[in-house]
Amino acid sequence: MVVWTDFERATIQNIFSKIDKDAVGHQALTRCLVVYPWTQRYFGKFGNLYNAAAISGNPNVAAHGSVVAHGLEKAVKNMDNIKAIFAELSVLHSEKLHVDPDNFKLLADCFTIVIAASLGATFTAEVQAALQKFMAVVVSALGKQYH
Ligand code: HEG
Repeated sequence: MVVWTDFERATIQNIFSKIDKDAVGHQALTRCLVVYPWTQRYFGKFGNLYNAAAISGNPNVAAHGSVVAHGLEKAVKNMDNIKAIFAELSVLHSEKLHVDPDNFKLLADCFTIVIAASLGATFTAEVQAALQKFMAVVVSALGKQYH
């Protein structure tokens, strides 16, 4: 089980209470699809992902970014139980969507970057450490049902 300090817990709760989850999810997924173009292969039914402008303007990307961000919020509300909370989602990504689990880390890094940009000077090294620990736990939980 992951041990969280009071600072880490408070920081994660605080970040997710402050950010605009729909906007952050949209921007993070956009970045992931632009920076790591192979991730586009899972979103064939989303329509036009031709370039950065098309990806960012695609309403399916916005909607799915928001779904992912709200998925992360579930982990924020259950920080002591992330593995169990994401067990079903891990099975879905593995067995149905066939998403290469390396991609979880890439999208998680995009979330970190977008949140950093949105928090500005308050995104200190300690805040970054807490957020990256949280994202690493999420990535590990999502990869747990792969075999
Ligand atoms: Mg995934 C569906 C969360 C990474 C591709 N993803 C979903 C859903 C959630 C979710 C909550 C909806 C599940 C449902 O309908 O029951 N995804 C989620 C998180 C993360 C993640 C929290 C990691 C931070 N997903 C991820 C990555 C890819 C991917 C890296 C591919 C590169 N997800 C994917 C696809 C779907 C979902 C293709 C189905 C989309 C659809 O059919 O609309």
